[in-house]
Amino acid sequence: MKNKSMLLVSVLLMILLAVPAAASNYSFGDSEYIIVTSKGISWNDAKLAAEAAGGHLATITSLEENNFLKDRILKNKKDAYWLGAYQTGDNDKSTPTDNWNWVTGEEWNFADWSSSEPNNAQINEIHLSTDSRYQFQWNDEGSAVNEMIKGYVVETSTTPTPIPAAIWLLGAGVVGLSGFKRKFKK
Ligand SMILES: [Ca+2]
Ligand SMILES: [Ca+2]
Repeated sequence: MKNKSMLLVSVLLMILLAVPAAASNYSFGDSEYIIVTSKGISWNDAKLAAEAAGGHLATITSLEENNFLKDRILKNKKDAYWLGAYQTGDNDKSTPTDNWNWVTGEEWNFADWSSSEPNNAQINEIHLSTDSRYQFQWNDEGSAVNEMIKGYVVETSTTPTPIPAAIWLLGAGVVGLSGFKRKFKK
Protein backbone atom coordinates (compact mmCIF):
# COMPACT_ATOMS: atom_id res chain seq x y z
CA MET A 1 0.00 0.00 0.00
CA LYS A 2 2.82 2.34 0.94
CA ASN A 3 4.70 1.47 -2.23
CA LYS A 4 1.59 2.12 -4.26
CA SER A 5 1.18 5.53 -2.61
CA MET A 6 4.79 6.40 -3.21
CA LEU A 7 4.46 5.37 -6.85
CA LEU A 8 1.43 7.61 -7.18
CA VAL A 9 3.29 10.49 -5.55
CA SER A 10 6.21 9.96 -7.91
CA VAL A 11 3.94 9.98 -10.93
CA LEU A 12 2.20 13.12 -9.71
CA LEU A 13 5.53 14.82 -9.08
CA MET A 14 6.63 13.90 -12.60
CA ILE A 15 3.46 15.50 -13.95
CA LEU A 16 3.87 18.60 -11.79
CA LEU A 17 7.53 19.04 -12.69
CA ALA A 18 7.05 18.21 -16.35
CA VAL A 19 8.89 20.76 -18.46
CA PRO A 20 7.50 21.92 -21.79
CA ALA A 21 8.78 20.08 -24.84
CA ALA A 22 12.41 20.90 -25.50
CA ALA A 23 13.09 23.49 -28.17
CA SER A 24 13.13 21.87 -31.59
CA ASN A 25 14.55 22.98 -34.91
CA TYR A 26 11.14 24.40 -35.62
CA SER A 27 10.86 26.74 -32.67
CA PHE A 28 11.57 30.44 -32.49
CA GLY A 29 10.82 32.57 -29.43
CA ASP A 30 7.72 31.14 -27.76
CA SER A 31 6.39 29.51 -30.91
CA GLU A 32 6.76 26.37 -32.94
CA TYR A 33 6.07 26.27 -36.68
CA ILE A 34 5.07 23.50 -39.02
CA ILE A 35 4.06 23.41 -42.66
CA VAL A 36 0.91 21.48 -43.45
CA THR A 37 0.61 20.36 -47.06
CA SER A 38 -2.89 20.69 -48.49
CA LYS A 39 -2.92 21.60 -52.15
CA GLY A 40 -5.41 24.28 -53.15
CA ILE A 41 -6.88 24.72 -49.64
CA SER A 42 -8.72 28.02 -49.16
CA TRP A 43 -7.36 30.53 -46.65
CA ASN A 44 -10.50 30.18 -44.51
CA ASP A 45 -10.23 26.39 -44.37
CA ALA A 46 -6.53 26.67 -43.56
CA LYS A 47 -7.31 29.12 -40.74
CA LEU A 48 -9.87 26.73 -39.23
CA ALA A 49 -7.54 23.75 -39.57
CA ALA A 50 -4.69 25.61 -37.85
CA GLU A 51 -6.99 26.53 -34.96
CA ALA A 52 -8.28 22.96 -34.71
CA ALA A 53 -4.64 21.86 -34.37
CA GLY A 54 -4.26 24.16 -31.35
CA GLY A 55 -2.46 27.02 -33.09
CA HIS A 56 -3.09 29.66 -35.71
CA LEU A 57 -1.90 30.50 -39.19
CA ALA A 58 1.63 31.85 -38.71
CA THR A 59 1.95 35.55 -37.95
CA ILE A 60 5.29 37.10 -38.88
CA THR A 61 5.79 40.21 -36.81
CA SER A 62 9.54 40.81 -36.93
CA LEU A 63 12.51 40.58 -39.27
CA GLU A 64 13.99 37.88 -37.00
CA GLU A 65 10.85 35.74 -37.12
CA ASN A 66 10.70 36.23 -40.88
CA ASN A 67 14.33 35.19 -41.35
CA PHE A 68 13.78 32.15 -39.15
CA LEU A 69 10.84 31.05 -41.27
CA LYS A 70 12.68 31.54 -44.53
CA ASP A 71 15.90 29.87 -43.34
CA ARG A 72 14.48 26.99 -41.33
CA ILE A 73 10.87 26.28 -42.20
CA LEU A 74 10.37 27.29 -45.83
CA LYS A 75 13.85 26.52 -47.11
CA ASN A 76 13.84 24.15 -50.11
CA LYS A 77 10.03 24.19 -50.27
CA LYS A 78 8.17 24.94 -53.48
CA ASP A 79 4.99 26.82 -54.26
CA ALA A 80 3.12 29.01 -51.81
CA TYR A 81 1.71 28.68 -48.29
CA TRP A 82 -0.93 30.67 -46.44
CA LEU A 83 0.07 32.91 -43.57
CA GLY A 84 -2.23 34.37 -40.89
CA ALA A 85 -3.18 37.75 -42.32
CA TYR A 86 -6.16 39.20 -44.16
CA GLN A 87 -7.08 42.55 -45.63
CA THR A 88 -10.22 44.52 -44.92
CA GLY A 89 -11.89 47.50 -46.55
CA ASP A 90 -10.08 47.62 -49.90
CA ASN A 91 -13.33 47.33 -51.81
CA ASP A 92 -12.27 49.37 -54.82
CA LYS A 93 -8.87 47.59 -54.97
CA SER A 94 -6.98 50.87 -54.89
CA THR A 95 -4.97 50.45 -51.67
CA PRO A 96 -3.43 46.96 -51.72
CA THR A 97 -0.97 47.65 -48.90
CA ASP A 98 -3.52 49.10 -46.46
CA ASN A 99 -5.59 47.53 -43.68
CA TRP A 100 -3.83 44.21 -43.26
CA ASN A 101 -4.55 42.35 -40.00
CA TRP A 102 -2.93 39.42 -38.25
CA VAL A 103 -5.36 36.71 -37.14
CA THR A 104 -3.97 37.00 -33.60
CA GLY A 105 -4.63 40.75 -33.35
CA GLU A 106 -0.89 41.41 -33.17
CA GLU A 107 0.10 44.83 -34.50
CA TRP A 108 0.84 45.09 -38.23
CA ASN A 109 4.24 46.74 -38.08
CA PHE A 110 6.34 44.44 -40.23
CA ALA A 111 5.84 43.40 -43.85
CA ASP A 112 7.93 41.62 -46.45
CA TRP A 113 6.05 42.11 -49.70
CA SER A 114 7.65 40.98 -52.91
CA SER A 115 8.60 43.95 -55.11
CA SER A 116 5.59 43.39 -57.39
CA GLU A 117 3.17 42.71 -54.53
CA PRO A 118 0.59 43.30 -53.14
CA ASN A 119 -1.03 43.90 -56.50
CA ASN A 120 -4.71 42.93 -56.27
CA ALA A 121 -4.07 40.98 -59.46
CA GLN A 122 -7.06 38.69 -59.11
CA ILE A 123 -10.48 39.00 -57.56
CA ASN A 124 -10.35 39.28 -53.78
CA GLU A 125 -6.64 39.14 -53.17
CA ILE A 126 -7.20 39.73 -49.48
CA HIS A 127 -5.18 36.91 -47.91
CA LEU A 128 -1.47 36.59 -47.25
CA SER A 129 0.76 33.95 -48.76
CA THR A 130 4.50 33.37 -48.74
CA ASP A 131 5.64 32.32 -52.18
CA SER A 132 8.68 30.43 -53.49
CA ARG A 133 8.45 32.41 -56.75
CA TYR A 134 9.46 35.43 -54.67
CA GLN A 135 12.03 33.67 -52.44
CA PHE A 136 9.23 33.48 -49.88
CA GLN A 137 8.51 37.16 -49.78
CA TRP A 138 4.83 37.93 -49.50
CA ASN A 139 1.95 38.01 -51.95
CA ASP A 140 -1.66 39.06 -51.55
CA GLU A 141 -3.41 35.96 -52.84
CA GLY A 142 -7.00 35.28 -53.78
CA SER A 143 -8.74 32.36 -52.15
CA ALA A 144 -10.63 31.74 -55.39
CA VAL A 145 -7.38 31.59 -57.35
CA ASN A 146 -5.19 29.30 -55.32
CA GLU A 147 -3.57 26.86 -57.73
CA MET A 148 -0.24 28.07 -56.36
CA ILE A 149 -1.18 27.28 -52.76
CA LYS A 150 0.37 24.06 -51.53
CA GLY A 151 -0.64 24.36 -47.88
CA TYR A 152 -0.23 26.60 -44.87
CA VAL A 153 2.09 27.42 -41.97
CA VAL A 154 0.84 26.77 -38.43
CA GLU A 155 2.31 28.62 -35.45
CA THR A 156 1.73 27.12 -32.00
CA SER A 157 2.65 28.59 -28.63
CA THR A 158 5.25 26.60 -26.67
CA THR A 159 4.67 28.39 -23.35
CA PRO A 160 3.61 25.78 -20.75
CA THR A 161 -0.06 25.58 -19.87
CA PRO A 162 -0.69 26.39 -16.19
CA ILE A 163 -1.22 23.36 -13.94
CA PRO A 164 -4.87 23.17 -12.88
CA ALA A 165 -5.44 23.71 -9.15
CA ALA A 166 -7.19 20.32 -8.84
CA ILE A 167 -3.99 18.46 -9.72
CA TRP A 168 -2.03 20.39 -7.07
CA LEU A 169 -4.67 19.55 -4.46
CA LEU A 170 -4.72 15.88 -5.49
CA GLY A 171 -0.91 15.79 -5.22
CA ALA A 172 -0.96 17.41 -1.77
CA GLY A 173 -3.69 14.96 -0.67
CA VAL A 174 -1.67 11.90 -1.69
CA VAL A 175 1.49 13.22 -0.01
CA GLY A 176 -0.54 13.85 3.16
CA LEU A 177 -2.06 10.36 3.02
CA SER A 178 1.29 8.58 2.65
CA GLY A 179 2.67 10.66 5.55
CA PHE A 180 -0.26 9.61 7.72
CA LYS A 181 0.17 5.92 6.86
CA ARG A 182 3.88 6.04 7.71
CA LYS A 183 3.10 7.56 11.10
CA PHE A 184 0.31 5.02 11.75
CA LYS A 185 2.68 2.05 11.16
CA LYS A 186 5.22 3.16 13.77
CA1 LIG B 1 4.29 35.00 -34.86
CA1 LIG C 1 -1.00 39.35 -55.54
